[in-house]
Amino acid sequence: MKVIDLRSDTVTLPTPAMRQAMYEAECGDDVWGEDPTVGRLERMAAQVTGKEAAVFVVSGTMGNLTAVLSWCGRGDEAIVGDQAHVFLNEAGGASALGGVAYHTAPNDERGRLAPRDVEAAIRADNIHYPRTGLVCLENTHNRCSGAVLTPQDTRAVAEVAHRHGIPVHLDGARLFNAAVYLGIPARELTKDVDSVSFCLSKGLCAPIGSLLCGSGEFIRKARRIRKMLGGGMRQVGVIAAAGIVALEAMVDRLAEDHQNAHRLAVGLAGIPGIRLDPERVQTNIVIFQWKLGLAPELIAGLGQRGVKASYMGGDQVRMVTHHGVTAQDIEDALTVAADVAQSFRAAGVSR
Ligand code: TLP
Repeated sequence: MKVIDLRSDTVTLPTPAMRQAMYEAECGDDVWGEDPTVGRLERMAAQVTGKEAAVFVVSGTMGNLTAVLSWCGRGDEAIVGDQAHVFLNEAGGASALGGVAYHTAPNDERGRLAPRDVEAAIRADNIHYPRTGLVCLENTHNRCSGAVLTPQDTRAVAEVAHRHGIPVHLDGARLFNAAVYLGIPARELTKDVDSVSFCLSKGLCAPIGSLLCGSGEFIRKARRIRKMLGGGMRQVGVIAAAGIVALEAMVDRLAEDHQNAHRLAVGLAGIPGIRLDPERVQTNIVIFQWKLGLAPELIAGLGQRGVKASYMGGDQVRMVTHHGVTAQDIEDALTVAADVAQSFRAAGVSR
């Protein structure tokens, strides 16, 4: 049985060009700053985000954690969206490891934070209050169906934060999906933030790795935190080499994933029992509601027919398009989804 894996773009495999580059990579001890391939990747990342410097980290989670711990001290608060990955899906790392509290503000359905809510969440200077150390944004927004923040959305929040002397970190795990959707360079989306992390191992297909970018001073601090977290890596040019191919060759093709996601969304929206507004799907993430209840059972039913999806809690199901999924796979997945949904309706399976 053919498997169409729509659980996440994290399931992408390294391309033949990446494996070749990994084989040939020039290496050194990166903790000593001696791996030329890592150096090259970090310079590329800084350039593409318009920042002075960058540091290579193991994962998106480590990139965000390193950023929060570099900006905040123990007892500080970081303002985050209530649907943010850093808040919901990173095991509370900033609190557990850095004594940093998360102060949530509501994300709207497009993953935005309202500037007035951010302003209201910023603590006044008072000995009774924690200090607000950071504001975090996310672009594209995972829980909000891969919604894109525009440069204006980002600037509106950054203006408020900066007026209060507070830095802004962007979780740009899928930054290039946002840039490709808007048809603008990634640095347009990062120019108003003080630090940004982006992932190489999602839609860009590298096997491992993320970059954290910011000012030279910030990145010097971040290197110390990365070391403290156990993220100092040695001959890691073998991995960085795949990241270089990811940035050079895999960005523009993200448009294909977006087209496939749109087609998937339109098809799913036509299946009775599924609720979804295809116009909300801007990039490669499709989240729908299964109105008959028992979404985990629906996911299991799809899985038995070779279509893998992920569960987002409640009645929500997520499907993510990526390099390993073709336009024909989308048509096949839709046929399976229509059949499985029909069999659930026929059996009267509901909550
Ligand atoms: N997201 C993963 C899961 O953790 C949910 C996925 O399948 O989408 N920021 C954002 C916005 C993310 O979506 C993710 C991963 C991360 C950070 C963390 O990246 P990794 O998995 O590299 O630690």
